[in-house]
Amino acid sequence: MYFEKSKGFPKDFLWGSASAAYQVEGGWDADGKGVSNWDKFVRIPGKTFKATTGDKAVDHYHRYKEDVKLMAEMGLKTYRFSIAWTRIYPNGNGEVNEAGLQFYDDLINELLKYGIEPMVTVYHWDMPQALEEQYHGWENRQIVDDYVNYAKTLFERYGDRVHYWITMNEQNIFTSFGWLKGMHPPGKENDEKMFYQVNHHANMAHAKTVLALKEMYPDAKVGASFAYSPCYGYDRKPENAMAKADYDDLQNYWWMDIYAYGRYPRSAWAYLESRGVAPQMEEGDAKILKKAAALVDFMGVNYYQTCVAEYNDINGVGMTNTMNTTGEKGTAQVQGVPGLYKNPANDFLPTTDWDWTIDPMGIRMCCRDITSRYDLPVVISENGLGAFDKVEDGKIHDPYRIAYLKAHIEELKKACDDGCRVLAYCTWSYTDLLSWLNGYQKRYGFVYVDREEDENSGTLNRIPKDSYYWYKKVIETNGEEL
Ligand code: BGP
Repeated sequence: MYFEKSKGFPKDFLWGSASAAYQVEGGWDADGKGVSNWDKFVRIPGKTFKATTGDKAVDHYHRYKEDVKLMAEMGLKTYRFSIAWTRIYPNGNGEVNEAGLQFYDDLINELLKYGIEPMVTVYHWDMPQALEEQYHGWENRQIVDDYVNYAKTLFERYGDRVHYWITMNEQNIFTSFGWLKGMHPPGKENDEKMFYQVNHHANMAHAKTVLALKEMYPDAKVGASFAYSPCYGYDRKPENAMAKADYDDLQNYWWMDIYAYGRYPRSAWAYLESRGVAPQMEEGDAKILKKAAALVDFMGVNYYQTCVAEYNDINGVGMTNTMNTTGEKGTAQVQGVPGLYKNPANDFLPTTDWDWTIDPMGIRMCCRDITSRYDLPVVISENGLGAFDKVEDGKIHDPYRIAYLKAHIEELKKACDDGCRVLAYCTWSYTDLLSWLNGYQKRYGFVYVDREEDENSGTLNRIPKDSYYWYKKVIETNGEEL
């Protein structure tokens, strides 16, 4: 759609930035914290780039005051961060750890001191390892109760001050990487049946958490953050248009329909059932999912890239566990599901050094699709560019990051003009941080952190990049000056 004049962003728009506990905090065994599945997984040889871990990460656990001060100077309106389950319940259930609760109390209060709205992610992938040992974590339905118990503890403690809650971060990623690709814990490959079962457990945990929150704080805003890659059909060939429909049902709507409607898409279900991999649901589940969906306030979107769907022959390419984690451009491979679709590169679009497609218009697509399919407000909970940054004379010039963010914000503004209700835009990330599989060299932050892959390298000093000052202006002008 074309509008002669832009209405711009809403007055109370939340300009933000995001992080996740494991990627920034460090202090992996500090003050009674338990061991998480990631604390374990990164120690398996070959799993992460140059064996990097979040043991120390960027030491946000000890430097949060300095980080929040920089946020305040920038004028940030919201900061999205996650809570480490293992700081609250070191064993996943049982005894609560007061020191862990206190840490997030302090962080929240520090943010509020400067008028920064905390946006809290309950779960950003770091599950207590004890639950893996007790009953195989997400594979067992028992986790639903432990998850809800953990979430309720957070609501009880912080619900008076936290108004925005995100239940799950990228359920589609942690489950597909964990049970299909073997690249996240528990490192299983091609276990499709379990993949769908685990997802059903996560859906139930999400839904029951939404219900618990709304009972305690009816006015709180809640949603899940989905890694949304809108999909283009390869061309006008009908088989390729159908490949896009298959991709959408199985890769996008499979999750978003649950969050927004509380039901699985019918054709995806039929396909899974025919192959004997549809999840087992218990009596009453459908009702709970629906009830929670009716109470969800927004769709959280982590937007990085779009993809292309092309028909994939039954003997065609499958899912591989290779990925460009080195930053050597051009090393990614085409992946697909035989008989349905494959995802070739889009030659209309540039890519990052890690072969992620750069497509600013895709962010508008996300908002448009969510608006017309679900009529829900949107929180962009992540969007950003992973790049190599260099310090020159104590400064970091990152015009590529500014160009990336500017182009995406321009498209987001158009989404607002299109009538989409966009509540917030959080860049990934605030400070540089650990990229799960790609180490510390893949940087996303507005604030540079002096550290390399080696645990003992760097001073961990913070230096605002050029993009920091640029975003400050964007916030000041409510997105008018880009
Ligand atoms: C999302 C995750 C983030 C973050 C980001 C960038 O999938 O929610 O935690 O890591 O992607 O990804 P990467 O670090 O792989 O470049």
